[in-house]
Amino acid sequence: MPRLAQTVRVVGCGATKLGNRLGRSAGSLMAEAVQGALSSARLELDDLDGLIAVPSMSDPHLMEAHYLATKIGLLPKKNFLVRTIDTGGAGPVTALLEGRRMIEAENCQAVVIAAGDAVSSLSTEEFLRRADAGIGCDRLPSPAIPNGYGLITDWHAKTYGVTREQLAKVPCLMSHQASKHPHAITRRRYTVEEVLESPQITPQLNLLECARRMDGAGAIIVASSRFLEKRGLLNKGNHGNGDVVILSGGEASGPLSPPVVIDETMFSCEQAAQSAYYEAQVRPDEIDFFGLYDCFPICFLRAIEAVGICPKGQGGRWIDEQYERILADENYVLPVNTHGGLLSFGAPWEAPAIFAVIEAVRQLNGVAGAQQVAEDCRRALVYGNGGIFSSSAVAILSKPI
Ligand code: MLC
Repeated sequence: MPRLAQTVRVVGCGATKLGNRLGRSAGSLMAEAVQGALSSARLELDDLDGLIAVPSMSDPHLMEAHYLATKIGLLPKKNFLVRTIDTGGAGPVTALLEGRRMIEAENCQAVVIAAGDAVSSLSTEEFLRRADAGIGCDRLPSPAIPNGYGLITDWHAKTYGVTREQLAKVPCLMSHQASKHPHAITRRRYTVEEVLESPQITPQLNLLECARRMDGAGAIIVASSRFLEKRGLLNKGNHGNGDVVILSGGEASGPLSPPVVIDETMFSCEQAAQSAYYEAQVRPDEIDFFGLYDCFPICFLRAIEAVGICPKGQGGRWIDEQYERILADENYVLPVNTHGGLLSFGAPWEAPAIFAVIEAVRQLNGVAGAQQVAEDCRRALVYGNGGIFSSSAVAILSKPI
């Protein structure tokens, strides 16, 4: 285990409200989230010596992080590291791990990570033009991303036997979670019938099974324990944001679009999760909260198996069991995505994994109220997925050791 002075902590979190067509640029949303994170960490702009940003789709810039740093007055500044990270939806988790590296290996003391977008402000046509072009695969009809996930859904159903109904239960589970979260967009619990009757988007997917396109941003600040100790901020509660350690991480990559022959080799979450478990030396049953990527039900299904919530090929059965539990008890809290994930919390393009990190911090600090997964939530795992299973980043967070 790392010594106290070497640990890297999440010390502040900020988020804008999420909404449909907020009429604001991605940059202005990210700037607001950064201010929120600074005030929750009780730090000033001048305390930061690093900034990482995830690019937006609605208002792209040559170097998103440089653009944001300039906009909020952090550039020009000496001894300041600025990085744009693009691993798609894995970006916020990759950035969290990069922030840790900047502190451990590049002498940074406090690094802010920002991700946000305004994709619900784009028309459907413009959104799909940009999203389809980003994948750039002629074999996938528009909408390319849902169709890519659809192909994998077919393959998974043939290979492991997951059923249409089991997949349709995933948005039900996520809306159950979101309906109790103060900041989630989805306020109502869906039934499996409603999901199956919502408009068909691809042969395998309906509208309520698609990541919920939204405007909004989040930011987190990571800092060295040594810096926090010097500033008298270590283990001081920090409005519920100061006491979370980044224990470990893992990353892996797959192809940008599904290969002609789909098989297990195209997936990367398993490898990313194994690396994170190995570095932390913890087992899946020692994780109390999971923040998992769920842009479409198949992504959630692959994730619960990859992180070891259930054995390979048993994800469908686990989903059935959880669905029965939420039907039987409306107060039941699943230890996964207590905010509702991409399907029900809201999904500003590459940004949503930052909300899983913020939710993990809330759980670890024991301030999740009726949604608290365990009285003493000791460890949390967060997973971000980019493209169509093209990039995986997993981090394990914990209370200080
Ligand atoms: C949409 N709606 C939902 C919902 N999804 N409501 C509840 N739960 C959901 N999951 C609502 C919207 O808020 C809206 O409500 C209405 O349904 C219509 O949705 P829309 O998005 O405005 O419809 P449309 O413009 O016709 O587009 C449909 C779509 C698009 C399926 C083509 O939503 C889409 O492409 N979604 C997927 C987005 C995506 O691919 N994200 C990236 C995932 S991959 P109202 O009240 O406003 O009418 C990833 C990895 C990465 O995450 O790297 O990025």
